[in-house]
Amino acid sequence: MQPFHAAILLLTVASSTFAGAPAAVEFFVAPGGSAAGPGSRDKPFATIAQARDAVRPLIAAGLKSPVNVYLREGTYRLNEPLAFGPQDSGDEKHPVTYAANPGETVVLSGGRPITGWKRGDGETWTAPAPGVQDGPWYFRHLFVNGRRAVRAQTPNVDAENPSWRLKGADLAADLSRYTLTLPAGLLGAWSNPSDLEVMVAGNWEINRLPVQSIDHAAGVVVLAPPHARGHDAIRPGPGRWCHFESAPELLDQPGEWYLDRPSGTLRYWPLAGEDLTHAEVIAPVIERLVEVKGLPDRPVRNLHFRGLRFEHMGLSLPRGGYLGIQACHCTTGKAWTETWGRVPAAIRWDYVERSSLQDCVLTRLGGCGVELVTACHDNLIQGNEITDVSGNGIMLGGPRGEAEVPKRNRIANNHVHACGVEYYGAVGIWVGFAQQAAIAHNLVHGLPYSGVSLGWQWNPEPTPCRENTVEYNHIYDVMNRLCDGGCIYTLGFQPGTVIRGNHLHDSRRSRYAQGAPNNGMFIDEGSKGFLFEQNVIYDTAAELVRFNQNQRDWHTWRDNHFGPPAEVKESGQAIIARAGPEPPYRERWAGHGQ
Ligand SMILES: [Ca+2]
Repeated sequence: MQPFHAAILLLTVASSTFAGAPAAVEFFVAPGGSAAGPGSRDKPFATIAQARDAVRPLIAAGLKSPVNVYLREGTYRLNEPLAFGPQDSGDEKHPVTYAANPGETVVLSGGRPITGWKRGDGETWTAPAPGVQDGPWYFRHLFVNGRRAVRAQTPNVDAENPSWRLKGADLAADLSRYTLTLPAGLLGAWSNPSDLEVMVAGNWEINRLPVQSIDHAAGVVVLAPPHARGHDAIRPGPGRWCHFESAPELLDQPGEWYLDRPSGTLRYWPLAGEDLTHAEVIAPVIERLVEVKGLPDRPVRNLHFRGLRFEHMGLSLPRGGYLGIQACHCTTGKAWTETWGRVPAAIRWDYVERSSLQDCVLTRLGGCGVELVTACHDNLIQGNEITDVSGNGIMLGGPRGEAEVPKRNRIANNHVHACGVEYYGAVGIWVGFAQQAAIAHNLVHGLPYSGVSLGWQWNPEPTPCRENTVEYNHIYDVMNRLCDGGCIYTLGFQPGTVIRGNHLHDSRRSRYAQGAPNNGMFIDEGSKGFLFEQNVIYDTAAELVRFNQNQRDWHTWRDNHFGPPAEVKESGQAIIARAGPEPPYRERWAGHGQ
């Protein structure tokens, strides 16, 4: 219970300063503020970085009072990530807080407005995207009036069958050539094929691969190098679902956009009622919004963010593409068994302690939401809404070394939904190697794969991962696209871990799903040493609880309430399949882990 008490103490201190205690030093920032400052309520700073730099000398001299930086209403456009380090730390009695001025809406945006729209060919409108034609800027995401627009795609997202099935895939043994084959008549003579991207879904993760060229008559897609060998259960092969993005010919219905690199022109087909002379069209320019980075011997401490909106993070596709492994982790070597990377988050913390992210909104992001990685201890991620995110919502967990594994962090009362909109293997809340984490009272739903994923070791050998608690979360409407997961997914030996009082239902099954069943809880490889008590599970596409390479009696079960699985689940994609016989299920991950 130590982390809980620590969190409450932080909150109490922060609240008293927000009540206007005279001891607090206050700075103000406003869009249209002054570069000269002084950062008062009457003469606010223009940028958050100015305020940060004004606070630093106070910290260096030794804080005598808490510091509150109030951001006035409006949008703050970031041209680079907002960076905080050890020199931005508060102390136990004098925290440093960056907060929205009470009652005001404050947006930290990594995007740039696209203006100058003119009527183009047919129904489409065009606008210049400066910097695209000559190279430095290219974007894969676009937001129109706050809605994520569809990158020109085929088949269309609302088609009765929004995917095609691959006929085959062929990766040369020496990785020199990678081709996909589709049934005759599907591919077209599409322009700018080297800007095409193909999504190929696997069992519990996906691939996003850049195209080099297309032979549409032969139905052959040549992928752009460098190539790598993905996991057998993920990589392209006969029967895998796919769709294509980003060619001018694919822009054929309202809501779709295409960025024409050769001419530096953005094209968009407005939805009914959308007036592009007044619409807010935002394209991301940066790939991280906030970075808080301490040092091993000098962590960032007592730094708080409150009531802010973080929006418009872009993310380019890696060279050779994204070859998913699990939960937004991907292959970065020549084979998935080598080095792994992962989809980055808009907000990343390393070596951060006793700090918090509260009552914020993270949305319209081309990567993950927030990640606490190396040696982050006693932090609080609470009361945030995380939605319309390409990857995972919240991530906790870093290197597996005892000195680096995050400890005593609390992730509570967050509303996490509509994550994984681009990387369908994403989860709502991911906890990798972590210790004494509390994942509590979160509302998690509307996801293509699992809700909460706990643990990151594919066998029952001891790791620093232990004594984590997942309790009183409401998790539903998950597994809308992929398979082999559930509302809660677990991995590895985590002694002292408690999974208690969770309300789990509507774990679905879509027609994309190719592989093992979808459950209320999927207790996967090596899971061992858990206490399951007072969980309620019902309406799942397959077994309420499933075990793979571990057994029910490796855990303690107490007073759970398990209802029947439903026979048929409707997915959020209106793609319906009966829970039924599965293709042969090959054991996975044996002998591997990160
Ligand atoms: Ca289309």
